[in-house]
Amino acid sequence: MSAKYKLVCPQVCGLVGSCKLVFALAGIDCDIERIPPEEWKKQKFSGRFPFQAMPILEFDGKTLAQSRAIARYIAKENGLAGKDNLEQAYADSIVDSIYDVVEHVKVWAHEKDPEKKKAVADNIAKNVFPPACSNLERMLVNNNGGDGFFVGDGLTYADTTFLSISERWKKVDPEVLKNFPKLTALAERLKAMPVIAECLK
Ligand SMILES: N[C@@H](CCC(=O)N[C@@H](CS)C(=O)NCC(=O)O)C(=O)O
Repeated sequence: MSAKYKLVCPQVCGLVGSCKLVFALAGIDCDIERIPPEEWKKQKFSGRFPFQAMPILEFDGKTLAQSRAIARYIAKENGLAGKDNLEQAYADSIVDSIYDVVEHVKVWAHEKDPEKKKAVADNIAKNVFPPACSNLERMLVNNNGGDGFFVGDGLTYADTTFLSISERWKKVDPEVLKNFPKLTALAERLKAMPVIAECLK
């Protein structure tokens, strides 16, 4: 019997999207349990969450935490993590570089004061996104001219992580990808895939 998977995440979660996309591309059904804030207060220290954070993946009586580990595990199981160890390492390096930016975006997401929030957004838009996107654009171009994927000649979880998380970056700066034509085109190519379009709805 195949595993029954469940992703457990907050009602609003910028990190679960990359896991969902890998499941969708692998053609594997995955239930989603969204935990409202009041329920989270009760469950955070209940022992259900290995690192007191979401998302987690529950399957076959097991729990896997950390969004990158979840996406990478499902990707590896389904040929979406790179064709050999080196491709996998390249995919991991792309994903890790994207998560470096996530740390900055988290500060923005947690800021409640509107003025401070705008200042954080302005700083990210000016000083964080441009070098990060410039590096990603160069990595993409260095791989077969940039009209394919980040790694090798096939789609990996690096591409889907980029798509999922860069969509969230647009909340900080709607023009984040404006000066990066290859990244923009990659995002459009991915969004044009029916399975991805359906998952992003
Ligand atoms: N490194 C973790 C970070 C997880 C994380 O920050 N989760 C947030 C939601 S996106 C969370 O659980 N926040 C609630 C809390 O910390 O109490 C991952 O990638 O899964």
